[in-house]
Amino acid sequence: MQNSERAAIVHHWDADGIAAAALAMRTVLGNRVVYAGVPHIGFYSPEAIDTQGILQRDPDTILILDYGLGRESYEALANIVGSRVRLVIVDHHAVEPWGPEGRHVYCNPVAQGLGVEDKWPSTAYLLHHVLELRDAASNVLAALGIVGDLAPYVDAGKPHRGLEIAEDLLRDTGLSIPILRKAVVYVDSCYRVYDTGCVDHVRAILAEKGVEDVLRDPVVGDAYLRAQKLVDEARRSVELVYRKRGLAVYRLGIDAYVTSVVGRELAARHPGELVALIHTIPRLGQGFVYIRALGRDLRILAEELRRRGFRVGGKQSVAVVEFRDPVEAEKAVEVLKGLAISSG
Ligand SMILES: [Mn+2]
Repeated sequence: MQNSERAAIVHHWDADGIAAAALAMRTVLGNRVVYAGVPHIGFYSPEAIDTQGILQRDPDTILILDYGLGRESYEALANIVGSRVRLVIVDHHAVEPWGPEGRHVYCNPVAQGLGVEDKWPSTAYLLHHVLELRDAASNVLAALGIVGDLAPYVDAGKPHRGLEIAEDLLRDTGLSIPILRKAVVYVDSCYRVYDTGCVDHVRAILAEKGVEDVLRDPVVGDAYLRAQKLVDEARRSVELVYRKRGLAVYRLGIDAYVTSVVGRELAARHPGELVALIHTIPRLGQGFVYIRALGRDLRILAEELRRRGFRVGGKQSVAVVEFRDPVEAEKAVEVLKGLAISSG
């Protein structure tokens, strides 16, 4: 990355992805960034990335941060961008690792079996570690990514190794985990209302100013209010449709990307149970089955769903099945019912 003259950055739309992008801009890449943006919000595939728009800027490197794609996707992407462009992937999602040929770089210690997510609680922190950054602004961005990805632990007051790392990073910065937690709600409001302009704006604030500037920015404040309204509406309209043998299934239809907020709250309401939230998003023409069980490792379950042909993303603690056709969602839930029974 240090050798790049013209770098493009593609990053996940959540707080960790934005923090990681801001960190790269603030440190190694600086004014050599020719493109920074997010994939089509809500979609996880090479097609969701604006490769034509990126290639028009003639980058020598495309840095992809926290996006959670697997091997096949990166192979396809390497073919699309051609041999003149170097792909640099930095991620901590539990996906099938890519072993790239040529000059591409793949850094995902979780996928590559070099430590569980406890050790790599955020992509921003991973990047901070790899680049051996030590300055206060970088420490804060690394911590912001951790607090973003570990928000359920912060909210539940549950200890996590990652939060200890965040505490260490915040020492002498004048900031605290509660302040970062608040900033995460503001930052994540942008994607909840599908506002990529807001994502770009927040990234620039974090790259050029700081976390506290996010909290007093009017554009972000407006996205925050719009997102809060939609989350409240989602909380009111979500419906329990099935509850048996350790599995609770909910249904939601709302045009906002509030799947994870609602899914996390439902998981907290059902400790010890597997919770599935079927969220249909009409304006995207797709939906997600968000699967979570507090403190349980869902990687085997995700693997089982993948084996049966479902498109599954997620992390150690959460699995997300994408669907276009509601019938697919029903099928995924049927698989969960079977698995819930077989695991007792
Ligand atoms: Mn992340």
